[in-house]
Amino acid sequence: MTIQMESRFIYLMSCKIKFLVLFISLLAIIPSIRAQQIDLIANTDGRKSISLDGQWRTIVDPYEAGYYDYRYQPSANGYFKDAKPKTKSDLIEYDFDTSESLTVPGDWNTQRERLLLYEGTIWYKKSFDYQRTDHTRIFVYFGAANYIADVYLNGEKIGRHEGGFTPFNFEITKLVRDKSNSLIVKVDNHRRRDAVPTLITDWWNYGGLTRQVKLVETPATFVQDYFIQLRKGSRNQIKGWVRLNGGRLNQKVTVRIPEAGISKSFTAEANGYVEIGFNADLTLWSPNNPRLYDVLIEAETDRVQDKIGFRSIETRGTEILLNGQPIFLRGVCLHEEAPFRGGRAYSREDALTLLNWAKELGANFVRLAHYPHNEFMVREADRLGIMVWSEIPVYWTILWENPATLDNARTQLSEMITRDKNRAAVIVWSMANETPLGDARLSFLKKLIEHARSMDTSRLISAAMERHYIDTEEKTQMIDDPLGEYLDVLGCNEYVGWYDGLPEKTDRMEWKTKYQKPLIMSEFGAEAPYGNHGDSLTRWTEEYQENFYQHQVNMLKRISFLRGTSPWILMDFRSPRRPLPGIQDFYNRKGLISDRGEKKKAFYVMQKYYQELRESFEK
Ligand code: GCB
Repeated sequence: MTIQMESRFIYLMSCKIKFLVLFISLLAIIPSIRAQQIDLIANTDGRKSISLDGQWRTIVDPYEAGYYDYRYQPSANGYFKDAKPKTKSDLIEYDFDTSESLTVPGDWNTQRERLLLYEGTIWYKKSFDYQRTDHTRIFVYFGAANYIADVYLNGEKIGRHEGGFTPFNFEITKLVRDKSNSLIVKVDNHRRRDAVPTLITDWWNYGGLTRQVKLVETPATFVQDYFIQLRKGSRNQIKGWVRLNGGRLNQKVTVRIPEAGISKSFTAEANGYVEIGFNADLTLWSPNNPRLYDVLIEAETDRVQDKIGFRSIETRGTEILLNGQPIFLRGVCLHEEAPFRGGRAYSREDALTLLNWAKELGANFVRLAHYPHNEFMVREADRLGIMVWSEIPVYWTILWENPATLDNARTQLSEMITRDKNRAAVIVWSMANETPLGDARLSFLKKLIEHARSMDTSRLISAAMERHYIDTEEKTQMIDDPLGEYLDVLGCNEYVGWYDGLPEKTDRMEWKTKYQKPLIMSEFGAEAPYGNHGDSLTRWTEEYQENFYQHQVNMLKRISFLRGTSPWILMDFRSPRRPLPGIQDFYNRKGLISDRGEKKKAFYVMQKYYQELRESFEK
């Protein structure tokens, strides 16, 4: 070997070693990212909190000038520093305090006309004072931010969250000041191929701080989370756990349900976790009697109160049993879209309007499409006695082979279950909507199912799947998606009579499945703007939509294993995929009710069907 060759060899070896070291250290990082603890605080409404809702100063930043320098490197002096000129010669090119405001909660698209189609970054700033007392901890809690939120307090980064429809919180105990705290959030709603959801959806990509923001105060060691529900298959045994967070974890925890005469104590392990279990004689929650109990979770250092219902939900063959009784889910799909004013729904009033319309339809069930809705929806459903299907935005064409996409979906699933696992109303966790068959997709969804079951064994798992014809005359529909094997309840979306033929095509249709499981027809629908009239074969008319529903209902009645229906959709909603002028104008008009609250003719067809179903199931 010449000297030149030798030094070349040494150089190559040292490159290899460097690469190996890098690779090994990357491997070391990956598990810790995967194992990221979900430390959401449960039931923040049951705690002392200070709302940060209202006007926030905002800077629209399409080129992310507040984040990257001109070499496209993250800047150490980004907008999160909230800098002010100290002398008259200082150069600072932004100023939150003289910038325009946006209201939180609320999407940005419907607050300023020029933001309707905006997709990118907006910086939000809120100033607040906060007098911290000794032995308390303080967290900033976000109901949701679509889609990525980078959060800074007093110039320091406190965390990042990805996923547009689930809550997150960061502790700020050490950073908070008595006066003039500057809380800055960079919210970015760029769509990405590898994100969840991915690039295309049939709903508006509303950006911003779309749900409430608040400060949550807790004692030094506090009840961070708990799961208090009936054990699967039981109607009188409560099973669950409580988790404490803080420095004094090994302490006594008592669960009390005063109206049922229950007070049971347990001792938390050194890690703050304790399993609980006891017998309870309870009035069970049901749509006819949505009984909620006051439940107190008391540690030595903290106490939280919640309202919890108890019910059992299971399947037997093709039946769905609520508290042991066969039921039919008379449902309807909902987007989280605000009635009357448009944009994202975020308030208790929005939830009540939508859920009361569902009740008027005769529904005992809602499918909250296509992502977890705000907490008011599930809380009010709990109170009104409406069963809920809740899902994550694993929609259409997710990148099935990408591990980071799976991690992201899994985190969103965890956050959905973490927030809503104590709501009796929630009976179904759904994994995905209309996803295309394939091995990578099946393995992705099986992992999500496994994960959901590992967090909550008490609910039914479903997914909205597709169907196909097994005959050339297109008379027989088959549901045999291999995913069905792993679900408790089959979900199926079909648009026979709208995307597939005319309404009368349903008249000859038979449905089959290879699974001995209940089916929820999770979508069917047709479009008509309210007030557009014509004959029953003229597209886009209320009469066509009505005719579509009449034929659908006749077909649905013939499906022996059908145990639920959720037509698409309760109310018209905005969608960038629906441009037809004068008809759609960027709204999906499949609502049974318009976005102005007007009921279309089809509403009454479903209402009549649900009335009949109610009579036959409750006689
Ligand atoms: C579907 C999707 C839903 C759409 C709907 C439609 O199958 O699940 O998100 O909005 O069809 O109107 O085409």
